[in-house]
Amino acid sequence: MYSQTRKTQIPIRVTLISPSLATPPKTPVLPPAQKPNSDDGGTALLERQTLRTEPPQMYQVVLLNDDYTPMEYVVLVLQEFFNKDYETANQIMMKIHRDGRGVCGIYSKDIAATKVDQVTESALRNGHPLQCVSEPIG
Ligand code: TYC
Repeated sequence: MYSQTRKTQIPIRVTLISPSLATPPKTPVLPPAQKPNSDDGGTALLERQTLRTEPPQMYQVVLLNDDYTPMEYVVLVLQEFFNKDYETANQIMMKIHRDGRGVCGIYSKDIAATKVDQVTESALRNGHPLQCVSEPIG
């Protein structure tokens, strides 16, 4: 899923591709220098290399409980900013109310930060002390 395959055509002279290069190495390496071949037309297809990249760090956006924010408002926030249906929003809100906190969604760093900003701005605008934070996971 997080891999790319790169095929490169480079005009160099080689005799043959080493069988040891037939299996892509975990760490990308350049093939060793090869001897020129008299009948390869001056070009050679280098072995495919699979480049593996780490998946991006993800962040969970968490709502915190407080004693003043109305339950109905938290349910609206979960529907509007976290795309939850009413039933799910209500369940998450009740979990936060019971446990003190609850995960609303998992996002890339930028999206998570935007969610926190949107919720915080909305809470302030509506006069509620609702707190929203993001935390790296994994
Ligand atoms: N505890 C709040 C109340 O009783 C409701 C609430 C739920 C507040 C979730 C914040 O993130 C929250 N009105």
